[in-house]
Amino acid sequence: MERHVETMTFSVEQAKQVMATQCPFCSVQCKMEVVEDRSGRRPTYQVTAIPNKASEGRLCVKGMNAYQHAVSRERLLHPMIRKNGKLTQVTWEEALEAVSSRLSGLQAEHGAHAVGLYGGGSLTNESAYLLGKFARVALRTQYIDYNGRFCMSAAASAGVKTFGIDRGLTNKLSDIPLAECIILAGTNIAECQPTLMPYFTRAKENGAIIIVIDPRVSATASIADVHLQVKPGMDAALVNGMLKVIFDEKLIDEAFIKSRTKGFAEVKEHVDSLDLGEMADITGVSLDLIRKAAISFGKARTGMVFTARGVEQHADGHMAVRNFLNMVLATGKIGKEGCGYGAVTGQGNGQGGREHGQKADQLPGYRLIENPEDRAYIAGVWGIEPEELPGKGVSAYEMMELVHSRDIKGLFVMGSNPIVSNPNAVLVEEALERLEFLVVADMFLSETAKLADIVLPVTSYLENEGTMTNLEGRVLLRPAGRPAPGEARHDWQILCDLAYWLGKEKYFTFRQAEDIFNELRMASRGGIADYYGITYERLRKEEGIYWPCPSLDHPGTPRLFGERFAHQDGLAVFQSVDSQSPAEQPNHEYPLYMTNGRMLSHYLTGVQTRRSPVLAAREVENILEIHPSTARKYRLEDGVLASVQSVRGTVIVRAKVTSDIREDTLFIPMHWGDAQNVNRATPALLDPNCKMPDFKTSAVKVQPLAEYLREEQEKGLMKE
Ligand SMILES: Nc1nc2c(c(=O)[nH]1)N[C@H]1C(S)=C(S)[C@@H](COP(=O)(O)OP(=O)(O)OC[C@H]3O[C@@H](n4cnc5c(=O)[nH]c(N)nc54)[C@H](O)[C@@H]3O)O[C@H]1N2
Ligand SMILES: Nc1nc2c(c(=O)[nH]1)N[C@H]1C(S)=C(S)[C@@H](COP(=O)(O)OP(=O)(O)OC[C@H]3O[C@@H](n4cnc5c(=O)[nH]c(N)nc54)[C@H](O)[C@@H]3O)O[C@H]1N2
Ligand code: SF4
Ligand SMILES: [Mo]
Repeated sequence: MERHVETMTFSVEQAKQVMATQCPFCSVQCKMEVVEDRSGRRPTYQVTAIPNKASEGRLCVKGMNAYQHAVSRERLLHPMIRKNGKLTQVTWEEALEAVSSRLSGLQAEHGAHAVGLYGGGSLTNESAYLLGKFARVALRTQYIDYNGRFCMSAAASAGVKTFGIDRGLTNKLSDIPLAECIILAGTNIAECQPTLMPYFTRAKENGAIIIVIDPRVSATASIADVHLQVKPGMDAALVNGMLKVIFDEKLIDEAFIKSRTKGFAEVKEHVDSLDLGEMADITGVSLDLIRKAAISFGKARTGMVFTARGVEQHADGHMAVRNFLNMVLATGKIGKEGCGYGAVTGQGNGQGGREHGQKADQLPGYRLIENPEDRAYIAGVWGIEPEELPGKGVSAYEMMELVHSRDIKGLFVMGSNPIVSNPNAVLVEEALERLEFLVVADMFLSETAKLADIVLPVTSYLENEGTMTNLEGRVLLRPAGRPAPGEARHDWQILCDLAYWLGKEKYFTFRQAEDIFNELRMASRGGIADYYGITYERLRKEEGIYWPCPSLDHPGTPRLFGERFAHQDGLAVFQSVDSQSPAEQPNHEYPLYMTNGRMLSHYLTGVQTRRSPVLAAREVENILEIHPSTARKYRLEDGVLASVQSVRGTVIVRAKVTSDIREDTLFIPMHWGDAQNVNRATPALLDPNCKMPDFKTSAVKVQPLAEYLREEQEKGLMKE
């Protein structure tokens, strides 16, 4: 039995397909037009940037080439089931029947929570919302989480605690050029949100002082007036040092602190007790530079702070962000023109993906699954009893631990490649191999999909209509431009199909993305992330609307906190922050820090960008950034293969010797799997406040690969 779903009907024989779309990669969501011309022997593609408020008509190299993976021959076109060890093409009917019967079988035998769902921040709002509903209503499992746990959880939880709300940027992008001082902490905008760089260079042209905090001279650091080359994991201490200078120099905004915040006295007392020299010592940043940065920020009339994963992906990421927010509050730099804070969101729908219920503890509209009123409201929208809603599950990596311990026996992955992107990847691979049943919905046979029992082909951004919420909290409608290739289906469509097979179709009667959005509007109504006033019709006319937007005549909310913060009493909350890092520290055997991150031309685990010929050719394999004197010390020359080992595992990468990195630190990008996967070495240490893993600090040793292999061989011989 097939359900009726509205699909694109235009003719594929048409010679020219003009697709108005937006880039599937990062959180800027640059708009573009892709023209597919099928008149020649082979189709050709032309990409043009379309001006919109965020990108102002710019595209980076990833956006220019994003059509390449979408039209790749490696796209999955049919459902597949593993038969005799091999993934074999089957009909949708066979695949859906098998998924539903295996999941219900595991639940019948071991209870509802024997199966888990794992989502992603690339999904549209509609699919992300439906995945959350599918977990709670169709499967009734408490186990659902998503890759945004690794991305936004530290900043999001800090925003909620300090401001009472988490929205990536508290201001419009157009406020950036009005700031007199800008702190870019652990954010490499030049490579990760390249089309936003002109906002910062414009600020610089207007005379702004730019402070970059990064262990590397990153591409972004090239515009810095002050570069604090901090030791990995020491941002919290660095900000304590800066706060001390700001207090000593009396650069605080007393009126703002008094009328708009609480908890200042405690922070003041804590910071007063600290020794500035010690802060310089433990952070590896000179006293002079700490002073210079603090005074520049404190004295500026307007200013903004941006943090991203360099600050956040730590066992104290939540607290490190809170310390940056302490500095924003102490100097009164928020809620007005040219001021504000930005947690630079990562994935295309990293913002929307965290608002509508993919997270273990959340329901749509940023409601909480443990709050009785929130449960009652959402149960009402979904037409079930509140008691039928499961409770709170666990975070993404903790779910992998439950898979490893065989408590979770079946897993459904939609929009993530967890085997590469989880920390402690060796254990995660072992865990996924232990699963009784793994289903992966993807466009490609990712490293995770290769292990699956069933693989379901999904549509790409060019084919899938839906809304995405960009880093500013602006909701954008992305139309579909071409029909689905082969038998690929939309994520939301697969969830509706499965609900049908599970006998839950009455809760999933959607025929098009807009129907789901209309339910999402109701579900988010009155919540923190209120989308009620946003409709497809408005989005078509208005080019994007900032949430909260509580009614149809509401214009949306570009700047937050002008009058009050989102806590009940309207006040923002200070929090004193410890300077000690809980991270793994270098020791005799593993003497170096290893941190990691991104390169311009690849995206996340590289499943998409490694399938784009132009992007793949720019960086063909993983590298290791290492300082010349460190390279000498460990007998490494530029261009040789190296092994980087932690107690957990080994990564094999090609050395790139550069003086743009601290001597005690190595840097490895995250875009490759298998032996080149940096997460083989990263620790499973989680931030207690938000369960963000400490991706960015591992203690490692490095040596030439040849030497490592010889040693391994000798060890093997000894064992024999
Ligand atoms: N090209 C490209 N762009 C992307 C992505 C991509 O994969 N490729 N991914 C998108 C996603 S999902 C995300 S989350 C964002 C991520 O965007 P970013 O967070 O900007 O990217 P990263 O490279 O992970 O980290 C940023 C910087 O933090 C520094 N860093 C490392 N450790 C520390 C530390 O302890 N303290 C400080 N202060 N800095 C440190 C690194 O050297 C790096 O330059 O990018 C988005 N955009
Ligand atoms: N060491 C280290 N590890 C990290 C990080 C780091 O900085 N350092 N960063 C972390 C961060 S911030 C993030 S966001 C994660 C991301 O890590 P992942 O969640 O693994 O992200 P991707 O590599 O984008 O994988 C997404 C998968 O979904 C598929 N996909 C893309 N679009 C869609 C869609 O619309 N529907 C479906 N069904 N599938 C789709 C892609 O083909 C790909 O296989 O990695 C985290 N891991
Ligand atoms: S990767 Fe980001 S900055 Fe580059 S084109 Fe895509 S959305 Fe824009
Ligand atoms: Mo991310």
